[in-house]
Amino acid sequence: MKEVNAKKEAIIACFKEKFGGEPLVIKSPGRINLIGEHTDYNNGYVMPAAIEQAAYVAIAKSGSKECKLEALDLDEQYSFSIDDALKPVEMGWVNYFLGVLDQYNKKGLALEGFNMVFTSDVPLGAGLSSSAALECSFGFAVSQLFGHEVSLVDVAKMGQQAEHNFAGVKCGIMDQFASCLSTADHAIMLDCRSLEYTSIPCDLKDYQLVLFDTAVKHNLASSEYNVRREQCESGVAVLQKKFEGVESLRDATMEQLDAVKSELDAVVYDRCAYVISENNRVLKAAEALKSGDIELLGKLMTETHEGLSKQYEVSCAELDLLADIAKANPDIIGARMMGGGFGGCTINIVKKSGLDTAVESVLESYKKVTQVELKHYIVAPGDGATLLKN
Ligand code: GAF
Repeated sequence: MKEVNAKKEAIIACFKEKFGGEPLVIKSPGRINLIGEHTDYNNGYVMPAAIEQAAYVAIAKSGSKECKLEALDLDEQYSFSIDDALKPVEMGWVNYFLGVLDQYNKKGLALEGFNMVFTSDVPLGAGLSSSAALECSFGFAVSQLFGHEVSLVDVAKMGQQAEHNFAGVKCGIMDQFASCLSTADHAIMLDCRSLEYTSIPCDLKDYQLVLFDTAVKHNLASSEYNVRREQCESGVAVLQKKFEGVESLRDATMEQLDAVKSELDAVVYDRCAYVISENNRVLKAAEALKSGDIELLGKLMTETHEGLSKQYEVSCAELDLLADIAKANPDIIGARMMGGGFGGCTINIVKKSGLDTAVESVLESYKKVTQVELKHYIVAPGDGATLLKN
């Protein structure tokens, strides 16, 4: 809470200095994902939770058509007129905001000029959805500033579309949904088709969530992400010819997939097999969390890593190394790469009683092989999008 207040005060001070006046302030967080990776765009299940690290937006009407965006952490600015036709620009971070405004325009919701400052403490490139945090904090802030009745689910959907159209990643809804709708100490069990969800108390008993951040981001990430999506769709097209009611991989069973194996490219088969198994794991993991069977949750997470690495092929040497190191540590009962892949973090369930030693030992083993000092974060589920000041 102290941290939130400090961020809030800093962003208000910056806003007053740059533009004057009283802004409204919103925060929307990054996320972790316990399980359910690459299932969201297959209409399946995911189990994410928000983290404490968040993006913060301070915003007020400018009184003219002029819009000014100020990146506090980068000391960069971008200006435009609210009447300008919006299209992606060179300056990376600007696109998340333009993409959201474009969604407001498409919905026919009236906008005026505004001044805005943002800051974020979501680590970049760590697979913690720093971009979803920006889109959602801004999407929510715009609805509040102009008095539009836009639900948080709609803000999440607008953020997802901004990512598709202005950042070029055909992502699912998980990151934006978690950023908008999480509650502290809970994980979200989300059905990505209906967007129905339940908040499950995330009581890990004697265990603690720890992220190890490889700090690498291989540039395959967004192109390969879109390729995975296409491979899943091509698998569905073959399944649909034989089985009624298969709209997405979420509807298919392993038996059905095996029945069309000879018609599928071997790679497409593996991709689909991973997604079908992962959806089943999420359903089991939700029951495990509800009943307090944290050991089972950990086991399922470790199986997920195996699938992501071998069948879905979105891991990388650094993440596989971390998963192997974790497997060999008796105090870590589950570990897997998290998010889109090709870099970023692993998420680990670590015994509280051996926490310090386990963390030390992972850092040391990783350094021995790579000569790289890992970053790590101790995380707990936090609240989603919040109005801090109006
Ligand atoms: C990224 C995407 F943005 C999510 O929608 C999801 O597909 C995830 O990768 C993989 O589970 O974070």
